[in-house]
Amino acid sequence: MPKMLSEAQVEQYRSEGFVCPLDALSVEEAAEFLARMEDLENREPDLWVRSKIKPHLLMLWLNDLMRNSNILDAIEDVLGPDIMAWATGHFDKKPHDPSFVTWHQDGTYWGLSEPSVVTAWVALTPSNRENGCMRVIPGSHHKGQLPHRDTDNKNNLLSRGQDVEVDVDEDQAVDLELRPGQVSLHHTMLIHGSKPNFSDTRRLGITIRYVAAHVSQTSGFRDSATLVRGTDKYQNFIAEPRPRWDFDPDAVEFYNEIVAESRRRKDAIAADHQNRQELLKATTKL
Ligand SMILES: O=C(O)CCC(=O)C(=O)O
Repeated sequence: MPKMLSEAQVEQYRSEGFVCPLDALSVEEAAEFLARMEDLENREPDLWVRSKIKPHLLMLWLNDLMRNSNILDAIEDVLGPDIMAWATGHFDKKPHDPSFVTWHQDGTYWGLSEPSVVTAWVALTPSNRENGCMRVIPGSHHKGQLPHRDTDNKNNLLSRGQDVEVDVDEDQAVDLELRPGQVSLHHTMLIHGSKPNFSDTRRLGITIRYVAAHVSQTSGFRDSATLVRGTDKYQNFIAEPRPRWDFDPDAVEFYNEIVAESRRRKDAIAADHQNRQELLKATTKL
């Protein structure tokens, strides 16, 4: 029996690559996480510049959020009992923000051994069609890894502006609308993106990337993760310290090493990916 999802939602995740919406946090709990985040933003103006890749190593509120038992119950329903939190991030669009996200598959530059990788997208504000909610192409995860190209637009929220290099039929896109505290899950190979914020309200989503404990990093670079449920009998990742407080110096030291390694890894994987583009383009069509 699934713990959080219905049998139909487990089946939807398998067949369509996403589930939405899930009532993981109450509106009040979401507001509390948002307040903790905003308090830190007010004290640290460069907060998100300083903590781009694994901010849960630096911010206590985010480390707490990724251990939320309802979210983990939903993740367990699709990944099984042994779960590592591998990465976190924030996708923020202020009112009338032109920021957008190109159509992409998450796993493209991650170097992970297999697609037992799920993102929980946690809404800390309303996320809807008007303010640029996430959009997905149902079933596109069955296509496997598709070719991507890097693009250069300062309003693209993705670090490389990666854009899937196949025609995406926008008529198939599903809007993942959420109220604060609700969560969507999406598969690492699902094509997704989002439009700008055309509204007067902020749209803020926190991404938590979970992997099954048997997944490993294949790029040859060192990688880390936090065991958040079950046991880690594989030890494929360096165990991450839990910060005792925001910007705990021990966690910062660990963070700096892992982030440097992660940048080298992404660059190496991107270079390798470019080399394989023509071959992939010739053999795939959406
Ligand atoms: O929040 C968005 O608009 C996009 C999120 C995204 O691309 C992701 O979770 O990988």
